[in-house]
Amino acid sequence: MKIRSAKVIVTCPGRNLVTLKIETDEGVYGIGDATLNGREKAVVAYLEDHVIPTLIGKDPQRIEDTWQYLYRGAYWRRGPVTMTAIAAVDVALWDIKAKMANMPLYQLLGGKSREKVMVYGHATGLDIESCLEEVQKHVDLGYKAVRVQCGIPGVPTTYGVAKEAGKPYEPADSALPAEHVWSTEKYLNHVPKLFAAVREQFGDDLHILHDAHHRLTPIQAARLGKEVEPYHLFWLEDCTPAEHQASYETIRQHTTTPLAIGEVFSSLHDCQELIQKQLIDYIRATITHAGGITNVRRIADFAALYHVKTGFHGATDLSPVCMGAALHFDTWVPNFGIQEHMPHTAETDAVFPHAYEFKDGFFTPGEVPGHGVDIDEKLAAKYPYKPAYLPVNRLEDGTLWNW
Ligand code: CS2
Ligand code: MG
Repeated sequence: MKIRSAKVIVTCPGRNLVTLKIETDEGVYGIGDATLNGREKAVVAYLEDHVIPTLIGKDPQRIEDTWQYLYRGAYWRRGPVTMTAIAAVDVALWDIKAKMANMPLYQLLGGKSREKVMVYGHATGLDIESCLEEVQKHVDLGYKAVRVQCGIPGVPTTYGVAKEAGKPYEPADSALPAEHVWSTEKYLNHVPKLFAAVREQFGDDLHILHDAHHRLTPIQAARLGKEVEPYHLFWLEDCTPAEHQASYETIRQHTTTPLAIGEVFSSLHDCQELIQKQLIDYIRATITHAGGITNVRRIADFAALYHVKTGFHGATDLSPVCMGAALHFDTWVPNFGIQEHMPHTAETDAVFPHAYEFKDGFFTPGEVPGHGVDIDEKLAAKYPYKPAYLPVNRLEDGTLWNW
């Protein structure tokens, strides 16, 4: 069996999404997500100019060897562009292998560890009241876990808050990065009130998650974690950047609030110390940005040794192909924690027909062979690429800050 051809499909049904399609000489094809928010074209070029030519004629069944070829052979290892490109190839090959085996992908990984996958939704509001209304909507839909983000009085635009109720808060619709203004002080003085209000209205059983999006220093994160302990969050996410992984020791020694990080990680080396020293509780490195199923399986197995669970990133800037592959992985992985779920637009779901299903706060991956997601290339062609960037963030004094 050989790889006969491969191509990159860029489509923008509400936001830019990049898909790699690999076709074999036996007529079976597989697809992988290659979307990197705001850097989509970099991954397209990496795949088209530097990866696809090396794949033609290769045996698509040799998933591990291909992964090693693209990782070690690239010389320039790691990083989001490289690992997203490798991930797209890897997921497409796993899709092919599962189709050849006539099995849903989770069977190939080792079978079910659970009947269904708990997900968390996003409730956002310009103020606490409107955020509580969104929480209610998610509870009514059956979600057992909800991420809550709200506007901060005195801060003009706050990360992760939709401009319109119920709408996704991304993509940014600016052809160049918008500049946001941020005040950590105002945020730290306000956000504990949000969790108090959620607990007051919804009681203790609802899982509450929150994303600080790298905006705190370690000691500020320690303060926040300590202050919100009475509201027992499911997790506080990305509370500080982790290039210096030991930063999390400062946070860990002050608070029992569970910590999650990793959506920007592309390799085990980005989180080895965080996991080994048990400085975090959930690793969020996801299949599309951390080198695919082959690599994320290594990260998950390593994390399991240290009581760290998975909590895959699943925002709308990851395509349904990523969601499909993630749900099969989530169905198998023994140290599963939770899966993020931001519903894609109806246009996106039409471009990417899929077998996964939502019911009462949980997903099932579907039983069709492969990861269960396809791409309608004709429909995809109707949505041309549209430049869009993540914003950049400045403190009130103009200092360029973490976003
Ligand atoms: C967020 C993301 O979902 C999350 O946890 O951090 O929406 C993030 O802002 C985007 O995925 C960045 O591309
Ligand atoms: Mg996040």
